[in-house]
Amino acid sequence: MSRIVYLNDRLVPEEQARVSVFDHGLLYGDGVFEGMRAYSGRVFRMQAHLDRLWDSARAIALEIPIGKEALAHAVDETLAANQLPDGYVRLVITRGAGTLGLDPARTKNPQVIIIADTISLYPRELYDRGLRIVTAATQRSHPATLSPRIKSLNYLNNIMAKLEGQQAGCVEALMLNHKGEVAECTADNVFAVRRGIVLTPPPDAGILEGITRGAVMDLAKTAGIDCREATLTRHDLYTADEMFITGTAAEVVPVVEIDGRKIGDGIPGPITKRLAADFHAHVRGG
Ligand code: PXG
Repeated sequence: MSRIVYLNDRLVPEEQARVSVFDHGLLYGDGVFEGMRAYSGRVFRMQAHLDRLWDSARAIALEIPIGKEALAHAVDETLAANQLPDGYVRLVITRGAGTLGLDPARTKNPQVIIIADTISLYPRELYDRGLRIVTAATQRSHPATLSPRIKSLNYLNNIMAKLEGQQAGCVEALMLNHKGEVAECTADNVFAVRRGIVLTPPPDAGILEGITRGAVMDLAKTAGIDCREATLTRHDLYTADEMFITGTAAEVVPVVEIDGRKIGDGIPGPITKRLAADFHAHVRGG
């Protein structure tokens, strides 16, 4: 089905949504993005996504050529034009077309792209049965190289890990940081549950601070479940009672096996199920 895409200041049919081959977003991965979801016509935590987009842009010294309010309005318009009350929105800001050579100063016209579509990451049964994952040998990029806190157009670090997961017959892979600690999955944050306490790595573990992660931490608090940031090792996951991952596209997904070790009883645990249910109620209920 042909989509209507927002490109710069207007909505156009996808066939007309064209970006230059000289755009540094394409040539060098020079740009930033966000992935968000709409439920019943409303984008979940849009402000948090926009704030993170602006932080990512600031970190790479890219000025977004539209205001936050105008962009929020354009997102709503794009969803409406595609008649997608429940959908996925990809916001992309590229550095713009330039000359060959890295120099961002020789680019102009950063491109503002909004795509509204549907997304489904994993088959439905994996949400009921839980994922099997492996640890990738590819580590999450060192914060002193490209900070994982920047949602940049250069996702090769994560894609390398995703390939390793697929080579092992899994749909996801765990990434460790440069210290060998648990960081995150390729596009999802990681949680472990041990003795009733929910644990997730802190931002300085070299992760993208997920919006879904934040929502799940809030929901745990509301439910009276102890939830903390903690440095985790693979050992902590191997010996956890439950594990799950969170992300805009994935939502909340149980993990039941890692590196050939069953987690807990090898089935989605009660706290995972509770938080997944609370998350679904939360996003659909407002
Ligand atoms: N870590 C990484 C590296 C991510 O890219 C998350 C964690 C989860 O963050 P949120 O804010 O979504 O809870 C992400 C999110 C896509 C796509 O189209 C990628 C993400 C989200 C939505 C869509 O590939 N990554």
